[in-house]
Amino acid sequence: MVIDVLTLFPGMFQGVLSESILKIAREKGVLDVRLHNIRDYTEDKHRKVDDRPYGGGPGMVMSPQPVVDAVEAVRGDDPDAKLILLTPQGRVFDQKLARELAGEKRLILICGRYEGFDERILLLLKPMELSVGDYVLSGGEIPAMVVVDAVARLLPGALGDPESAAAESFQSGLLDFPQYTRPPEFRGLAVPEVLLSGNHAEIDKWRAQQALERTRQRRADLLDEPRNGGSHEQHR
Ligand code: 4FV
Repeated sequence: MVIDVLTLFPGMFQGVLSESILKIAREKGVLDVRLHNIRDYTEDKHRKVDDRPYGGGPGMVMSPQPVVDAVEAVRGDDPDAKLILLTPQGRVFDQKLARELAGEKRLILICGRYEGFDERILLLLKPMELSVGDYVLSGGEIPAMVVVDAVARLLPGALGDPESAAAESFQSGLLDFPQYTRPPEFRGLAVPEVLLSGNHAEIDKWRAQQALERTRQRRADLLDEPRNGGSHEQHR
């Protein structure tokens, strides 16, 4: 998969892209992330990329010309490129959407700054609008990193053992079951006997029961979510 990121702060991505799973996925050629500075596309003689909002009000707004020209230059005429604009006004990101995006050949992520984008950017480019949650950040860069990380780990070959991606939270639409590792006792707290039993049928049953109980207690809303091919209705 190719992911192009359009941002005013390409330097913010260095750390995230050069560690752990994203580093390995890029070295393996499973993922190719390309950073583009929107300011390189401005026609303004002072290299401005923002301006004051028409109608008054606080802050500045991303100007249309640098963003639209940057997207058109980076995308070229590639019909496979899925355009995504990070904004609090977008569809809220979740594992289901991460799975959908992992099926794309190429993503182009547009990161905003200031108060947001001139509306004509959306009218002209018609991107998918994606939000990572109902809170206001200082830029779209961290949301873009969230998307890159969540999607990359679903790419075939990205994770050491593909099992782990399949067994993760929300894959089943439920929260994860409790995890334990050595030592068998820590500060007087013991690992549940069933996990030391080697009886995998019992272990799977215990884990399913734990995941369901935890979901009921903490995220009953997830039980209403229509699951791929069925709801958790019988679990309510
Ligand atoms: C955001 C979010 C977010 C809003 C104005 C950047 C900021 C500034 N993006 N999910 N939540 N963006 O807060 O995606 O442009």
